[in-house]
Amino acid sequence: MSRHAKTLELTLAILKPDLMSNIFAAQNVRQRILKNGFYFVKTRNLHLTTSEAAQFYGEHEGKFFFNRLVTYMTSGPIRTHILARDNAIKQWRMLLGATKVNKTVYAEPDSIRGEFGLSDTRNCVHGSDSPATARREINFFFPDFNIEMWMATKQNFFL
Ligand code: RTP
Ligand code: MG
Repeated sequence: MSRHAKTLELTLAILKPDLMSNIFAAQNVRQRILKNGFYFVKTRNLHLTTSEAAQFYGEHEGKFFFNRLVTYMTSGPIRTHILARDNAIKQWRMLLGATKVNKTVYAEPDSIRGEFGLSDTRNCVHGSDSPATARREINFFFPDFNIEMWMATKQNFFL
């Protein structure tokens, strides 16, 4: 049995358009993902349409930053990953850092957002914030990915 069998968890990561336009930063983030013990389960490169971005960020509709968030997320290609690790949701959120990159109290300087984020909106990466959100977000970008099947057989991948 895999050493991860008890606690392996999935999360959805997004490398946002500003990060994808910076090859150095994108490579750096990839290395951080591997160095911190995550596995790449699935990867998809795409360019979101306005309606897709608005749907993905539907919980923020009506907020003052919603339009600029949608404009930002559709401004160039993004890369989405399903990542696996023990405690993946929390560990990835810790690695990416807090939302507000301009406030040191929130954006830890050595976090991904602290290092590469450009503003509170253009904060370069995304991570699911709960198991329910991870499920919804994985289904959004990877509709053919069967989470139950993967969880049931995951140890075969990590022997
Ligand atoms: P994410 O969902 O992208 O991982 O970020 P989060 O949970 O840390 O932040 P959330 O509150 O869910 O906001 C979603 C995204 O909206 C943009 N944002 N801009 N004050 C602002 O200008 C502002 N606040 C949020 C960011 O791109 C944030 O990641
Ligand atoms: Mg969020």
